[in-house]
Amino acid sequence: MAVSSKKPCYVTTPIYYSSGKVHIGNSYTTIACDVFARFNRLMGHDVFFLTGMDEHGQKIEEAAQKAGLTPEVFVEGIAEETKKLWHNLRISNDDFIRTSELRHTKVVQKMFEEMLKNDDIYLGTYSGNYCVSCETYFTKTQLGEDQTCPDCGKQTKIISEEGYFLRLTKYQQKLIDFIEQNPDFIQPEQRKNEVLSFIKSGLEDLCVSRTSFKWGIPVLSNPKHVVYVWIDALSNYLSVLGYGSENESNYQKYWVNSDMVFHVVGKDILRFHAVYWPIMLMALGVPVKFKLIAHGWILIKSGRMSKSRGNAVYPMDLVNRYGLDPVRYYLAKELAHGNDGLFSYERFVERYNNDLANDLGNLLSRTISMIQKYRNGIIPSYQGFVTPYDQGIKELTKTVISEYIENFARFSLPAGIAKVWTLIDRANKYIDETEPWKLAKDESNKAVLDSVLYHLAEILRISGVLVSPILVEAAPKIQAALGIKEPMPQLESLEFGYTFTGLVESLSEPLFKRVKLEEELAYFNEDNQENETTPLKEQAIVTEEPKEEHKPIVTIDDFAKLDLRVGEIIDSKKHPNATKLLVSQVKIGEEVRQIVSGIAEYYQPEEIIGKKVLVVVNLKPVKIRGEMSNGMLLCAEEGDKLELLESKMPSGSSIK
Ligand code: ME8
Repeated sequence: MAVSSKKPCYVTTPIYYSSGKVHIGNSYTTIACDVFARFNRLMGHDVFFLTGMDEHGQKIEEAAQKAGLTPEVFVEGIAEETKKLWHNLRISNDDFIRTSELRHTKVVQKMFEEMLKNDDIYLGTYSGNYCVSCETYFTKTQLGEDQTCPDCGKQTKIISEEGYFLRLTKYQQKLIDFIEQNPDFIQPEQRKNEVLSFIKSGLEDLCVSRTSFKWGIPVLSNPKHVVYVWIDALSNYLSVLGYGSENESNYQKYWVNSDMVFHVVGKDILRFHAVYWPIMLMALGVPVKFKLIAHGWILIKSGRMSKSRGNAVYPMDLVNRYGLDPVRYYLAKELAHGNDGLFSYERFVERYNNDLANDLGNLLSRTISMIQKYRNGIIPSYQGFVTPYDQGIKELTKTVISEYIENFARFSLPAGIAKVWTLIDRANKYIDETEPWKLAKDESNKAVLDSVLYHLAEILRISGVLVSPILVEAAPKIQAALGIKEPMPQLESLEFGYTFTGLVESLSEPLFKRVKLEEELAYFNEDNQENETTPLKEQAIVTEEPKEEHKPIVTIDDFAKLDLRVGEIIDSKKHPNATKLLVSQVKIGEEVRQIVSGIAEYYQPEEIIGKKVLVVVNLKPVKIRGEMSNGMLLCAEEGDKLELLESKMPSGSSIK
């Protein structure tokens, strides 16, 4: 196991736009960072965890106007609401920055003047296609069809204004060298390559001021300009640490002298963090200390949720019904390193029932009740390897702890959580293998039963510590149920072989109460109406129709009726009622669909996650053995071989 010493560690979330209520997508970043911060504290590090609000800019000025409020009052309301949400989600941040605060604005103004003085910023004129929503200018080559914004798809406007420019061009090569010399600067790897090719395609100097709106930080030496929001926003990571102020001790500790500075960002804002931010730091002579961890998006079935589209899911709705831990668990478990993930009530309930209520909750209640029934609440002491399984369990525990640490340390939260569940699953299997209720019938089995009960309690104790960054409410309950009074141990001292001294205590209610899927779907009023059922054989992939040498000739018009697209498989699992079928979640552009395919004999579900495949999207939806299928994955088939057809084009691309 990795032995750690107390190191300064700085973890930041992006600061959220104050344009509307924070939804489950933004909450993902905050919860994932909170889990990461808590994990690092459990490793013994000295963590400073920051989140906050990005309060300036035209979009927020307009939103305030719409609400009939001044921007100051408007952002104040959103900040209070967001702080309350983070409090309810038990986010353990050490500070909360708002970019309208004086401590921030002073630093931004100072940075700007410094860059101006050094000629890294100069005054010029800018004319270009500007997206009001994203507050970004785009070059001609970046624009979508009809001059639309490549990020949000909205129409851009041509704007000309006098503006200050940051010399990105001057630092282009230095940045390329930096990224190439620091291979772990951007994670995951594939995102690093995207950033590098963006930089290599040629940077243009960036307009970093605006005269077209007022709600921002004025440029000190020329106050008709306000500082462009990205420069303003990115600086929060330093202004919070007191950079440029009278007291720079936190800046020295958590930035200059730390090798654990992590900015966690969504993939949509990676470029700003990977290009503008390091160049600003280079221009200011500040060391580029941070690592960037880029995550994907939480999608809903109809695509990406947004504050403005009104299609968002809000975390407190779920917390109010299921409690806090299931929401934290789902979000931490859902996004595999850098990939997109799906939120649906169905999946949420499935995870809740399977992982939490069954696997973990039942294990705890069964273990506690057996220890009470067979040993009057006293957990037996450790006797070494008694049953044939005990050695394997001890070894597994050791591997799980070290692999959990390895994964969590690189922000692979789902993989780390999956390791803990291998231990929990092992314990449940151990109960089936050893059948303690039979052992209890015969006094000559005393030593064996003691060993079984000890192992179960010990696995629960260790799992409780490992899940404590995620399940902030359940973990202390697990410790209490095992009669442990002392605080959670740090990970470096966590190992198999604890001596329990207290009496176990049953919980007043189950850790997680099982729920019924149908009732939950009805509660959330999800559209779970079954579509008309179509016989299995109408799905080409699962069809068993006799093959013809060639099918009859079709015209181009017949072919044109098919809507074929590239889709990215973001999740896949075995069909619950059919061995040959996989049920996959496929992202097509911004939409996510469930597609059932007869490929389970050729692919394991995990193998196809991340593949970009060809999909027929306008096939009539059908229900296949109880699972809706909305589309079809194309495959090539020959004899007993079958292969999914893949494409490197972006998801949503149409196939002609
Ligand atoms: O971009 N799934 O703010 P923001 C996962 N103010 N993450 C999501 C998401 C989803 N469905 N929707 C949004 C900003 N996010 C700037 C940041 S930092 C110096 C300035 C993530 O409120 C998104 O990827 O629009 C981003 O990382 C974060 O929420 C903030 O988004």
